Amino acid sequence: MSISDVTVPNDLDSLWMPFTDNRSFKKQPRLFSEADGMYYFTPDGRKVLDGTSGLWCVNAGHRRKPIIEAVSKQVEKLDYAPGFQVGHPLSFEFASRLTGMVKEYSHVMFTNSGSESVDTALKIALAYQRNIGQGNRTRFVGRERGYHGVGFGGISVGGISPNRKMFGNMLTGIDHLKHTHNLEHNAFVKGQPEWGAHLADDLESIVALHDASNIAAVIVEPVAGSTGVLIPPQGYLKRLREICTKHGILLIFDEVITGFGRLGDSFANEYFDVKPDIFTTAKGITNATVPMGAVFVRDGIYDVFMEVAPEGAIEFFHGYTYSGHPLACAAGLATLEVYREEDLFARAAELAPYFQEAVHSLADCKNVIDVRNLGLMGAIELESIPNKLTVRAMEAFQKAFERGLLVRTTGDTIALSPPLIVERKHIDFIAETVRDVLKTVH
Ligand code: PXG
Repeated sequence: MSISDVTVPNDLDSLWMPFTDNRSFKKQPRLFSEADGMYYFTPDGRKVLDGTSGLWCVNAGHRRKPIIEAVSKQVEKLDYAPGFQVGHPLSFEFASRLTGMVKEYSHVMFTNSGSESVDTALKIALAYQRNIGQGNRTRFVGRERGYHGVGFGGISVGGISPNRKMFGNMLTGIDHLKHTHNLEHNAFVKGQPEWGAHLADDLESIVALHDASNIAAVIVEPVAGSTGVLIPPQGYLKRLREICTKHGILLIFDEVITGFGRLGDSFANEYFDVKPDIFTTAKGITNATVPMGAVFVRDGIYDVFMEVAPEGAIEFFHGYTYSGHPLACAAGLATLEVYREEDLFARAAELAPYFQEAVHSLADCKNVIDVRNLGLMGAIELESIPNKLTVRAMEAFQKAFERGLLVRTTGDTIALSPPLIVERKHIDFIAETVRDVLKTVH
């Protein structure tokens, strides 16, 4: 059968949607057909405020002209070039721009998504340890409630049970730190809680069990996004850094969400002033216009690979067909320019206190058991209906959607992460809409 023979109707059925309750969706579809700035538009012309930057990725807002123009220009000029053994100028230019954004990280490797960035980071960690004569270091440490994408590496170090339970043994040799979410001590704290730095000491117990000489790396999200915006307690990340350094364990930050301005600085490692050895990015790197990710490595890591491999040999056997794709690089360069010209990271920092007050103003709403925030990340946690986990938040999601606001839910938490171009009036609308919705949610 040729393509022209395909005459089946477009009935929503053929697509197996990712991370979606397909049967409910197909009974009651929610579609976006256009977007502009802070808004999505449905096919029937309804305007929906994007309270989540798509999926935490459209940091500069939708359909930005300079990015569109850069991608259009690039596709007219060079649609694709291989990245293995040949290259094209934009990928080098973009890599230089990225390493120029952050001190102490000399190189980046390109990927096409957060999941690929995580797998790449884990593989760099293993290969690096081997290259420095520490080949026994093959274990990884993740954290409960961590999300590191959906590759086998990412779900292995990740700490979300439904993302793991169907998929067998995954990577072996993984331990998980305790998560840092604690309602008893930290409910309704604004910003970083004071209680909880000691939870990092969990790493010492894991080291004691396996011996540091067997552990390659620890991976955590500086702020856990997907499981409901879990803010690191004050001093927690520093302590993890110290323990890793003491034991020769690499520290990896997964900055797929926290990168590119979300906290009001370029990256979380700058915001917290805690420097991991490797950090992963994706999403906001191109404002999500073209899929892309990048893994940053600290000064010295790349050099070890160059020194160890014999002259003429490939130093790291890893890469993707689309690593450094010309359209992604064009989108990325234009995106960085938009961030710079509009000073969007500083803007996020400036708006963070206003956003904080807006989300915390919802603390007295029905069923709310916690409110959390940092930068332009916010979460409102609802008490779950007994034996009906996620039902209450999904009702809130649907009702907000009907009222013209896109939120994200995870478990029974409503997560908010508006584009960094958000204005006070949009923040007011977000808070008012969520307040309104929570009045009627069961
Ligand atoms: N690491 C982190 C920290 C992420 O947040 C990934 C890796 C994987 O990225 P890709 O590009 O492979 O999807 C992510 C992705 C949500 C949500 O609702 C979060 C993500 C993706 C989709 C939804 O919280 N994060």
